[in-house]
Amino acid sequence: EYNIVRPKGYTVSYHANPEMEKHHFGQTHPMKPWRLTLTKSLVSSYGMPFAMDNYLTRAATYEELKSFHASEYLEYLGTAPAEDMPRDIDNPDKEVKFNLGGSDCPLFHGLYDYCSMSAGGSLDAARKICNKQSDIAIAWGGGLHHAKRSEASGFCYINDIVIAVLQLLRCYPRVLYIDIDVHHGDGVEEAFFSTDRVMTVSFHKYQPDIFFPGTGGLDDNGPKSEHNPGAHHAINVPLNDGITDEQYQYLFESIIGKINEHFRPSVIALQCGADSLAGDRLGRFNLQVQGHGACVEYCKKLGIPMIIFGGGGYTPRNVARAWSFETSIAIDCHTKINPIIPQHAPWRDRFIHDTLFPTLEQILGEPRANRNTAKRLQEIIQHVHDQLRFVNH
Ligand code: ZLM
Ligand code: CA
Ligand code: ZN
Repeated sequence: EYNIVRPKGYTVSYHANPEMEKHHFGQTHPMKPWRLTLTKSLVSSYGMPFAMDNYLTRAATYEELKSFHASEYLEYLGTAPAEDMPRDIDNPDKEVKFNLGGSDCPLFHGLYDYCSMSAGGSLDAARKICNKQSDIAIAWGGGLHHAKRSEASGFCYINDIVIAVLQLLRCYPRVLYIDIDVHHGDGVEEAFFSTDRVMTVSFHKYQPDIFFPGTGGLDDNGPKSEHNPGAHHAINVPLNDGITDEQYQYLFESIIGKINEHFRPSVIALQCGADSLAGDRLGRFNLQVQGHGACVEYCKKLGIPMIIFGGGGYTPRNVARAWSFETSIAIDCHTKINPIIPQHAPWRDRFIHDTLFPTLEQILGEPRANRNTAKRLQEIIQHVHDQLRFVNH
């Protein structure tokens, strides 16, 4: 019906496990693993699986998780009993270990399985890239960029991205990590602070004290000690509320284009958090599915192997739209995709509007005020160019 065929000359793999999607963080918690089910069903109703290699994700092993995480932390993550009420509401005085059990990172039933499946998908994707069995590997269940070596943070328990990048570093000299989630990719940045083999770039809303996690200012480019090869290899693009597709695309292409010239990555790891879309429950930007997807298309056109991760995204219908459109970009059928959501798509009524590309007015009613000036965007680009003078590979 939609004439979806395998792309010529390259292979795309899709890594998912419906078991992961059945977990619940709690009744009103913003993170809803069910958005992955909605995404998969939309991808399938367009016929996209015919154009990809589809893999059922396994759970990462304890040893694999240990490539980044501390065993004391993993041990506790695997044995802490589930709690039905977030601890800080239920019992504010009870001790919180490793930041587990607060309202951001609740201890829910099956937590360890959920985390190890998320990491398993991202690690499978990295292995497919390493083996040259995929040119683009998609793991929408990953992208949990805030998790630290021995601490949960911001809905993230296991940093599947760090684990996948460590795998890529076994086969490739340089990894470029790009993060378009509305939040700062602090966990990934910190993990690679002291190496010049990984450059991290995060675009995010930045307003310390008000917006999580409060790090990622323009001048934060990695510890500038004299003997740190990782200095200048963390790039941050702090933004204000309401940024539009046009501005974001301009920034993204100027910055990633320059980084590609200077750093010359051998592989790209792209975190596609969909909370940077307009109408997100937690986000503050005015991005549309088209602008978000344009970042994926630009990276794809660089012709470098790439892993695509999910991440944030708290309005499930918009997450499913963006990640489906981005899957279509990966397999190169985005220009011929029917913008009307297929009649047979499950949960079709959940999308409210029957198009993949709702207008800002449809999404928001009144668009959010744009607090990003042209002058500020130029300052950001100039600062990034100045940083890159220190980077030459
Ligand atoms: N309170 N329930 C993005 C991670 C963002 C820290 C302020 C918790 C929430 C949020 C949780 C049901 C990624 C903070 C917030 C209220 C301390 C954050 C549970 C609503 C709810 O209704 C909620 C009882 C909850 C959490 C809102 N938390 C909004 N923003 C951030 C973390 C993760 O997208 O980047 C990648 C997946 N946390 O602002 C507080 C400081 C906890
Ligand atoms: Ca980001
Ligand atoms: Zn986020």
